[in-house]
Amino acid sequence: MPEAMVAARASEATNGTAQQVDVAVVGAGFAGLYLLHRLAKAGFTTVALEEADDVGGTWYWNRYPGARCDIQTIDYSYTFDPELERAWQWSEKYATQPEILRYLGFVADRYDLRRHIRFGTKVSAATWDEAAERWLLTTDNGAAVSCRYYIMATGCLSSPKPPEIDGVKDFNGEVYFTSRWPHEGVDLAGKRVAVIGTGSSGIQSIPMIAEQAAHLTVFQRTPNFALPAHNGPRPNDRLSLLDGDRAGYREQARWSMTGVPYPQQTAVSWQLSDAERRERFEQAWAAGDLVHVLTQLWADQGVDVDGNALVSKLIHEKIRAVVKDPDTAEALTPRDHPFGAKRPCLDTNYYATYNRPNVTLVNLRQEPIKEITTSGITTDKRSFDLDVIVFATGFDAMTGAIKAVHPITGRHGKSLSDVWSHGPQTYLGLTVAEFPNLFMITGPGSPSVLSNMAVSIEQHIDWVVDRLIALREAGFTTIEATETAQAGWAQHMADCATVTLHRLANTWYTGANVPGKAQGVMPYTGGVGPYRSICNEIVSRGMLGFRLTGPDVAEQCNDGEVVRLQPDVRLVLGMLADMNLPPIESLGAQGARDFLDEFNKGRPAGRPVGEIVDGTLPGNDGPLPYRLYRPATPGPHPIVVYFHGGGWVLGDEQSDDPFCRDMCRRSGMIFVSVGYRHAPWHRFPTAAEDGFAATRWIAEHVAELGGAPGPVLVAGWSAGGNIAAVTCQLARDRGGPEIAGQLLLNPVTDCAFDRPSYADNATGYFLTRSLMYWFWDLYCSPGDRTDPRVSPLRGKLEGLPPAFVVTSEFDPLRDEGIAYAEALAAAGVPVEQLNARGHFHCSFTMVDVIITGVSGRVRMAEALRRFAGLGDEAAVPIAVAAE
Ligand code: N01
Repeated sequence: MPEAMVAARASEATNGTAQQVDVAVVGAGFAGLYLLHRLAKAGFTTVALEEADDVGGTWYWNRYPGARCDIQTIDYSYTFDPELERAWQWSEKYATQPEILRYLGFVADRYDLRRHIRFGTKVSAATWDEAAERWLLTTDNGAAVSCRYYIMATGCLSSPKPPEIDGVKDFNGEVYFTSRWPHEGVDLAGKRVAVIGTGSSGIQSIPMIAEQAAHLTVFQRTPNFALPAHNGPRPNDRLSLLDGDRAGYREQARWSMTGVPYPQQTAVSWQLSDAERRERFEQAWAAGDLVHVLTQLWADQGVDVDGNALVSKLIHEKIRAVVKDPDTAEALTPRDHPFGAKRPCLDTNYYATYNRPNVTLVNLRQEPIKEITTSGITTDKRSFDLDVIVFATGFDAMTGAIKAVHPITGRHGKSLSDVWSHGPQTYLGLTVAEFPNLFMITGPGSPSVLSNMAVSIEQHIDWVVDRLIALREAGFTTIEATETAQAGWAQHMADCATVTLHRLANTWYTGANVPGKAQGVMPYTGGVGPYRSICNEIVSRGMLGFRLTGPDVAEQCNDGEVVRLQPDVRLVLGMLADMNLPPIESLGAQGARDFLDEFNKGRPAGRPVGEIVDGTLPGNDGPLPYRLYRPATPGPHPIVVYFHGGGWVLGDEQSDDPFCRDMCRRSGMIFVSVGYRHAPWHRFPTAAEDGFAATRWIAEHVAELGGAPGPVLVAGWSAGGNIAAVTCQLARDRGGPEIAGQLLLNPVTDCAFDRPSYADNATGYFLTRSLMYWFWDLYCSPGDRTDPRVSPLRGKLEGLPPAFVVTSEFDPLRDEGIAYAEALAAAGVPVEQLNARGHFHCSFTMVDVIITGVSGRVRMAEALRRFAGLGDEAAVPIAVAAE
């Protein structure tokens, strides 16, 4: 009975002497084989325990018709040995399951790995022996294993999910699982066959089964995106890149986001015309490469619902173009999840298969399966007589195979299944606190299934085995993640997941496919290259987050969280560091202005707004330029007077262009960015007085500017936040204008430099302490600095307009912003505060690159709308082009 294949087998107690090794490995697939090779080379005694009777892992079990890899085979290969790469030539762009299995057998033989493997042996339980500092693994076949280190190389998709449909046992015909396909093959000729499930396994097998069966009925619950593989010989373009510089090609893959060497796409969807987008899409479609389509169209396709909807729409068109029956085409069109949020598939003739007369699609959303009967499948509406049912219903992914060894008992008798009852908790997806000396290869919390597995497996194994060697050399015998590090990793995982769209789909990535399973995005979504750099950083910071002990050495525990920045902030700061820019303050004031102008030219334009008008307004000593951003929605709109950042020295009315556009769109308000005069040419109090004069003029000319009648609002970032805050005080003291609210983003509020944030964030977060000193020196003499027109914290705060104050954790200005918000509140001013965790001074104005800034800007826009009496819901739902 097929269920036997998916149910855990009873384990037999093992008597006798345990086999003693340094390292026990579970699994002999891609990961297990490379582990054995590295461990043996490093001089560790080792054994691998493998349930199957041969090597291959997932490629041993998944023998269904049409099974192939869907990452190009030249990328889906080991890269650790250039000799191996020369010795093995793939025959196709996407190799078949038998060829991949032969490759893994070839690797096992070439490196003489079979001698380390006990086949037909399932690990039934694992227990940490506190006194001996060793793991004891019991098995269902032969001696138990006692080991210092225990490594799970069990794969992410190896524990099949039960069918969850009543009546399977009653069916009189044949039942197969794609994930446990008989080795001898199945003759489907002339038979009435059902396939349940349209994930990758279903989509690969359905066209092949349709060719053999008398009739095929496909039972689809959720349509999936499938792209044509265009399989054939290995493509020359990729091959010549590889052959031209093999080492460079492999290295690029290791540092890429997906483990396949494609560059980071920088153009965002709204910078491209419809024709340009279509051209990119058609090229990608013709390339027949999943990673290409997932990463190379436009930069926002995987992180922004609008950028993503454009891709979905183009794929929908393709489905309609192939599938002749419109109802069937519609049923096959995925509409419930963003493209890529659920694992898309690579197909050969999948959609065209539904044009065959012997194929029927049953849409289970319209007629759910009631039961499986002796003769077939019954839905809410009809019955299907069948000879064969094929379940392509997927896996208990990521955690299933690990928890299948049960119990895994760590310190204090705790079982891993209990510890993970609310979802997997890991450090790096590699280790678990309180489970010393246990490692998982591509475990939950690592890039794993969101990456080219071959690259991720090699990275994990190299990291683990290098650590084991280092531990041995230093005399340590245990290694264990700390709770702090593990909690920090969970936070970082959650931060990464908010950037991508994976959270918007019910998939096996989130555990949603298994009834009752705890849900959450399980793979690390931050990318292969960033993950690698984090692993390396942990080593360079003295095994941060690990406790190491040994009999003859002092315990070492360098506790902490490896990533406290938001993931995109970390990437941006890393890129800025790599650029090795000179300190801005070393360039001189004019040099710094010129530098910033050049820098801004390289940034993509912000999103379109209804209208942009450049003009001038009369200031105190002559005209001041301004730039007005008008929403595309029908007006009139309230006006926000905006002051740009730049330490009173840098920038102009256009330099915060992406931020102004974004806020204009989100708030549904006019933004007027004012070009106040700059230091050192115009020192204190020019900027403050210009800001006030501009606000008064704008308030007096609201109608002329097309604004809604009523008071204006003010907003500003950094020194601009300072000017906005000062303007509110001056307006109160000088008889107007009336200001409805103030948005202060990372504002300068005080001349004191002794708050902790100045020391904590003195260097490394772009706005440095020395840069702030320089700004202050250029703008304001020490004797003037306590004047409320530059240190508004020292002014009278009663009677000011309501405020929304944003501060960022990694910003020297953080504490003075918090102090200002607290002082406003104490003075009776309605004030809301956003202390942005993991952000730096530029997080919210780098609209195009810091995606995690979106939620903060949403809150800023809501606050502005509340101040203006517009209600706090987002103003403009960003339009998705209708089909
Ligand atoms: O499994 P899946 P898979 N009643 O979970 C449906 C990798 N892989 O084996 O979406 C009715 O994706 C389920 O419906 P829904 C690859 O990473 C790679 O196909 O839950 N239907 C879904 O349609 C892939 O993503 C290759 O509503 C039920 C399907 O069954 C992963 O493995 C090849 C059901 C399961 O799809 C898993 O793929 C194959 C029920 N009770 C796999 N339960 C390569 O090409 C489930 N379904 C390398």
